[in-house]
Amino acid sequence: MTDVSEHTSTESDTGVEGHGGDHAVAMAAAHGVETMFTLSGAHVFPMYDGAVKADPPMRLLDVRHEQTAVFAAEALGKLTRIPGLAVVTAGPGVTNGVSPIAQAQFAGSPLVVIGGRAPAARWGSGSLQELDQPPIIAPISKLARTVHKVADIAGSVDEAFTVAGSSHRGPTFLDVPMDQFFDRVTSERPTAGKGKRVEPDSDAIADIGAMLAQATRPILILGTDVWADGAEEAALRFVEAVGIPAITNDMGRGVIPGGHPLLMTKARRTALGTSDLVIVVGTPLDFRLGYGVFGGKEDAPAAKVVHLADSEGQVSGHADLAASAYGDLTLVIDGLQHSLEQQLRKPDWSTWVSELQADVAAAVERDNALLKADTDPIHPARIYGELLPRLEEDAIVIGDGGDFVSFAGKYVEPKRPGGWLDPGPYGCLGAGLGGAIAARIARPSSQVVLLLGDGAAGMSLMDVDTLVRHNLPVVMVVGNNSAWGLEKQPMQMLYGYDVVADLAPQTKYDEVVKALGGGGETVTDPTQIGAALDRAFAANIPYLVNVITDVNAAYPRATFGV
Ligand SMILES: Cc1ncc(C[n+]2csc(CCOP(=O)(O)OP(=O)(O)O)c2C)c(N)n1
Ligand SMILES: [Mg+2]
Repeated sequence: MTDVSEHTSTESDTGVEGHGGDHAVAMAAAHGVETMFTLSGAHVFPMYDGAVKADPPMRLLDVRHEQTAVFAAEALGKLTRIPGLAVVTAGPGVTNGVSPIAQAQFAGSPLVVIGGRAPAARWGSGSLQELDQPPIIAPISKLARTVHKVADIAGSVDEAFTVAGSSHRGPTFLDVPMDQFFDRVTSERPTAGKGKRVEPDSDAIADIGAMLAQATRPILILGTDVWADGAEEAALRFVEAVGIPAITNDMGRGVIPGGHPLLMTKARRTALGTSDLVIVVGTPLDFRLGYGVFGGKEDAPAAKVVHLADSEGQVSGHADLAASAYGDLTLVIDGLQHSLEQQLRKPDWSTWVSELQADVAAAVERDNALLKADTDPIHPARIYGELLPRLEEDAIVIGDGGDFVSFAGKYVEPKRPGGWLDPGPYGCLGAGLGGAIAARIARPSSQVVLLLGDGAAGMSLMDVDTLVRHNLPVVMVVGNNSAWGLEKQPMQMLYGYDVVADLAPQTKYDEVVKALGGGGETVTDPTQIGAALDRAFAANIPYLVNVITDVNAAYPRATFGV
């Protein structure tokens, strides 16, 4: 049996001596990882021993369900743009991580998951949790494989991080047979790999610049990969230099700060419905963007669509594109600005911009009425009416729920990029607590606000225990309509009745948080929401404000995503 009481890693000309966990932790640290999210299992003990004995030690953040570990790692990857690391035990630990891995794949989130695996020497004999995991993970990841020899761990972990962090980003998965993980070897530890910057095709960009110069009603859509690829400054520079109106989604939110005169998210219907050229950057043309069909409203012709992506594989295959380009998004956006500035025709979009600004102003007026709603039961919008003025510029707002979070998407316009987390196109409920844990770690002194539907809350609330144990203060707000609201309303609409959509009335989720060592309160009067939020921010502990809301105040939805 290996003596685990002493750390005996030594360096020699041929590499560093250590067990599999030592090598894996060292390579993760070389890629910038400071925290390992995990839930204990003997198959991965070497990872813990490697973390404890590393210099400096790697922080171990242990949670109550593997989904939270992987969601937290995904969220940390999204916020810091360094792949997050989750370590899960063999078999059920890995399978509990499947939904978050799929979510990371859909959202292009940089994430590395290391799984335990039954020992190689006994493979086929039926040892505990003996499951061949890579075939399960392969369809939902960029790379999924078994590291069969301890000597290959350092190189494989380096590759897993490099691949996860290179565009188009996404999850990677390695599992290591237990006997190899515990084994020791003198192994080279490569210098951390870096993704390559792909140069876009300059002719394609020049053509798009010429097309843009001819447009009279152009709109720019900025999505997650603008932030993930580090192109947020280029994007804001471009928008301001050429005066093009813009809409943001997902992690693109905040790239054009809330309240900016060229941010037209609130005029989205008019903008996308009557534009003649829609340039979509760093987000897929999926259900959230009407599958890439724009224009055609108010007798407008269909808009031309240009797709700019971080990598070739991300360029839409289904949409009817007028043009496309891919590569490092800073180079793409800077190139487009340069190309536009070279054009003889200097476009004047001021009338279009004024039209959209008037639309935004009208939307703000309409919003204000609902944000102040004083109905009984509480309209969910009123919660945002109270929350928005209390949010600081660097706040991180996380959404986990149905309608309640759709309202957040409508009202919360972050002032900075990296201030908004939602599940993205996979739409997996239960990501919230992991997101909150990650946000608090990524920004120790920012406000962290987790918005939870009451249904979603039930999927991860036990991980408030993790917030408490690790001293991670977070303000949680539950929009408690005592229902799976986003499902209840469509079922009513389709069938005229609903089943399996109701939850127990007015459950005291705040008492759950108190029982776990945090604080909280229930609010039923709209005039009391503000004071409750103030207490939540001041408490500096995990604190849940449970707001009882009107189940009939459904989000006005134009699409159900199919
Ligand atoms: C893991 C998972 N299961 C089920 C769904 C389907 N679903 C989408 S929204 C929703 C209702 C969410 O209810 P709640 O969190 O209470 O928010 P509300 O719509 O009531 O505001 C459900 C069940 C999902 N997206 N993810
Ligand atoms: Mg609900």
